[in-house]
Amino acid sequence: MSHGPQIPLSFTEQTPDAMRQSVQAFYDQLRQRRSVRDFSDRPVDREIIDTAIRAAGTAPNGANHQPWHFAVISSPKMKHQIREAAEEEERAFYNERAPEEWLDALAPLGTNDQKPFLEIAPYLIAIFSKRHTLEEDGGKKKNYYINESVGIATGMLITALHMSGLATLTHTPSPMGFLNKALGRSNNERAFLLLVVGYPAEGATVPDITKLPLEDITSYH
Ligand code: IYR
Repeated sequence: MSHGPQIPLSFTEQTPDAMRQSVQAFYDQLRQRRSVRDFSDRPVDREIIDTAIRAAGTAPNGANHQPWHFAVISSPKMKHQIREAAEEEERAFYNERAPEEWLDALAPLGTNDQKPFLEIAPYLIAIFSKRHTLEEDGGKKKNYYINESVGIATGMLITALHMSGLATLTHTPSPMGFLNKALGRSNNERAFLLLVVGYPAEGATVPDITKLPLEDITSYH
């Protein structure tokens, strides 16, 4: 098979001790991440958001087509519009669409159709996945493993924002077609997730939930 030009891999090997320390320190940071629903309106430096998105853009992805777009929203007017549209979908979800079993599953989280954080938090990041990449010559390039790619990039974005000292909420009003309209994104793109970003409000609380232990999520072969 033919291939493009190759360059040397840049790889820094760590001693076994350093490896253990690195991964433990990373786990100790990540285990402190919580989905926050009570945000402060304190401003956040755009540079932090930009660098976190750069980090997300390094994600492994299908054929390196990078099938994602990150729409960063800080305009109060647009945040208001998005809140209104999201709450309309959420009202339909909580009052009509959601089956009882789903509502029971959400009860411990205490979520409802009120989404004030969509206006209070300084940034919303709407993550879009691209079915095709539109090329400059008007051509269409098919994308591959779109959900996997955008899911990985989103995880890396959440991780980068957490490591920068910010709180996030993965918000998934459904359907999210209103985001294409509000942000002028083509229907070649699908809204994947709406990430709410900022500092937590003072005295913010979170549900008392736990993560499964290693034994419950792992098998060794
Ligand atoms: N999108 C709704 C409902 C919701 C669904 C799941 I699954 C959650 O983990 C949390 C919420 C909302 O944002 O309220």
